[in-house]
Amino acid sequence: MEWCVSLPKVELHAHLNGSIRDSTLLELARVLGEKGVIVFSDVEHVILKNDRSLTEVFKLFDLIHILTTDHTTVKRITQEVIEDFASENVVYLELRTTPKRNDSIGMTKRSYMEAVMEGLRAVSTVDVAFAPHNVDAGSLRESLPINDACDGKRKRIYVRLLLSIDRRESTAAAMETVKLALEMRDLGVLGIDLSGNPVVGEWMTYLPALEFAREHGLYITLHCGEVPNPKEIQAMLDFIPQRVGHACYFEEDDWKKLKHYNIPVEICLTSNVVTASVSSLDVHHFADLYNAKHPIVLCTDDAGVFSTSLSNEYKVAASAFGLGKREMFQLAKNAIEFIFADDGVKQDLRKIFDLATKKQD
Ligand code: 6MZ
Repeated sequence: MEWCVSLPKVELHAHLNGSIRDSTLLELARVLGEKGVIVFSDVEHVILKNDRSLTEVFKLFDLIHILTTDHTTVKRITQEVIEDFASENVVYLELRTTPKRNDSIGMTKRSYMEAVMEGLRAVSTVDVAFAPHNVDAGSLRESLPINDACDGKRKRIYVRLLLSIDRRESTAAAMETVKLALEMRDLGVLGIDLSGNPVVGEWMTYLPALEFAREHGLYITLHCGEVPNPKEIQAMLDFIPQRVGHACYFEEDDWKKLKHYNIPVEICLTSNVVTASVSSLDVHHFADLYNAKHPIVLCTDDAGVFSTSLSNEYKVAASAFGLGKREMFQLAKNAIEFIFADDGVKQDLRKIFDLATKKQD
C-alpha cells in the first residue's frame, strides 16, 4: 500500500460530493441535527454504512446534498477533497461536480461553481495549479520533484474541472450547465460529464446539450452501461465521447464499438463491486481491457461513499489481476494520455513520472 501511495497518480473520475471525508459529513449532519433540520441518529448509520446498493447510493447522495449545498460548505469540501487527493500523490485531478441551485439561500449554478473555485483557491497544504493561466510553466519545471515527499519540497497538484449534468435534469437545465462550463473555461473547466442515477432519464434529453458542448470544443465523458440498457449504450458509443465511465453492462457489439473508436474507459473497481454493477473482481472487465491494451484508467468514483482512495484502487488492481510494480507504474503513467488538459500539462506530467522512475531505479 505504501508503494501505491508514493506512486504519482492521475485521477479522472471523481465526484466532488462523493469524495467527502466521513468526519466532515458527520460534523455537518450534527450541526443540521442541532438546528432540527434532520435527525442526526437517523443519518449517522447511513453515512457510516459500508455496503450500499446502487439505489442506496443515490439516496445517500440526496442526503449528502442536503448537508453540503450551501456556499461555505461547497468551498470547504472542495478544499478538503483536493487536499486529500494531493496527500496520496495524485498529481493531476479532474474533479467533476453537478452545479446546483438552492433557491432558499440564493444559490445559482454559477454561485455554486464560484464556491468551488473559492475552495480551490483556499487549499493551503499544497500548491494547486488550477487554471491554464495561473500555471507558470517555468516555475513548474523548476519545482519538478513536487511529489517527492522525502525532499521537503511542497507538493503540487494540477486540478481541472468537469461540470456534470444530472440525469434528473431537463434539456434546458443541461444546456444551462454547458453554457456555464463555456463561461468558466478560463478557470480550468474542460468538459462535461453525464451522470446521476442510471435508471432515471432518457439519452435524448441530454443529447442537444452534449452536442452543443462538443460543437463549442468542450470534452465529454459519459457514465455508460452502469446498468443494463443496450439501446442507450449503443447511442452513447455512437456519439463517440472522449471517455466513458464504468462500461459494466457491455455486450459483444458494445465492446466492438468501444474498441473500434478506441474510447478510453474510466474504471472504478471498488464502486462497481460495492454497487454490484459487477458481481466480483474475478469477472471485472478490467482484465480483458488491460490484456487487449485498450486505454483504461483506474479511478475512485466516490472515495468517500465507497471508503476508498486512488492508492487503494491500485492496490486492489494489483492483487486482483496480478500486476507488478512495473505494470502499475505504466498503468498510472498511461493515464496522462487520456486527460482533457492540454499538451503542456501532459508534458509536465510525463516529466513527473520520468523523475519518479529514476528515483525507483
Ligand atoms: C452515476 C454518480 C455516481 O456532482 O454532487 N454520481 N452518477 N453513477 C455513480 N456511481 C456510483 N456517483 C456519483 O457529486 C455527486 C453526484 O455525482 C453523481 C450523482 O449525480 C451524484 O448526485 P456532485 O458533486
